[in-house]
Amino acid sequence: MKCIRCKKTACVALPSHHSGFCKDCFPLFFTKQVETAIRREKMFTHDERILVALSGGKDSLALMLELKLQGYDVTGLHIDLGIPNSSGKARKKVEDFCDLHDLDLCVFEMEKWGLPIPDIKQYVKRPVCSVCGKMKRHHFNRIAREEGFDVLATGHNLDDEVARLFANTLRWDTAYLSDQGPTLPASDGFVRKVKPLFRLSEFETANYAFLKGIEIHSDPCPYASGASFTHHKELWGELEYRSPGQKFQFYQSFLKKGKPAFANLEKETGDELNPCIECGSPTSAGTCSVCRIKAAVKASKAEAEVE
Ligand code: Q46
Ligand code: ZN
Repeated sequence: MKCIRCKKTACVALPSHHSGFCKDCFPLFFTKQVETAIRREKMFTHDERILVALSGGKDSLALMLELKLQGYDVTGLHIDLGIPNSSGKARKKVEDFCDLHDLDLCVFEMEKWGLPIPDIKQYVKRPVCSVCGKMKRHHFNRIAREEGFDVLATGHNLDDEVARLFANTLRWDTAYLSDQGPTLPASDGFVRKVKPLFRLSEFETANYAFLKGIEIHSDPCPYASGASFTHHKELWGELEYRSPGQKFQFYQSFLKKGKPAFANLEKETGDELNPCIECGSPTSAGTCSVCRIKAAVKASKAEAEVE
């Protein structure tokens, strides 16, 4: 196969775009997709301060590098989860990456804050990943808000978005369906959230990271159950293989036709939000669920120490 742009030998085949690219032209395709996403979904401008959530994986680091190359004002935010034999390695990759590319980075340590993820695993009777995800989203938003960033960007790609949309659709979860999308405007104590890689598949992002020589953290988290969306991604892989372009079509059609309908529905039923009395984050209760979890774990730990 020849590169659709320069006619050299292609190294990345993209059936969904009926094309392929060589190693020099593929990053240009990637850049164009990110530019289109930012422009069409009105994500941010060159005058705004962007906080980029960096896990150390390929998607977040690829996003950070690409936004820097496009001249945006970016700062990375890494949450050190405090998981033994895992979090330290992820943090080192992020720190080395930011040093190499001369990027600003904030690191937030769950351990210092008083609630490392191992404590959640030990003391909270809920799947650790759902609580860990909640904690991360909470701190991303809180730090972006407190530090005066205009927008929070995450590295979610098309596969992530389609798997999530599919799971929400299977449950007809109207609250999540009304909220899902590449740009979530700021509201009630929540900063604007954007996903500039939503037009690019996991395969495409992995190729970009590889061709740009990005050193990524690829070890799986020791607490990962493997259940989260993996099966849905496999199903969609099969659909995409048989009919290239299906994923993007499904997601785009949702944005055009589905999301507006669910958004209207939620407006009528949404709860009123006020600042949490402990941390100021938006909540429909007096104290937000994260502060409540933190207090409950503290109490359980104190009880365990007495016994
Ligand atoms: S870090 Fe946290 Fe993930 Fe580990 S405990 Fe689960 S959610 S798997 S992305
Ligand atoms: Zn709170």
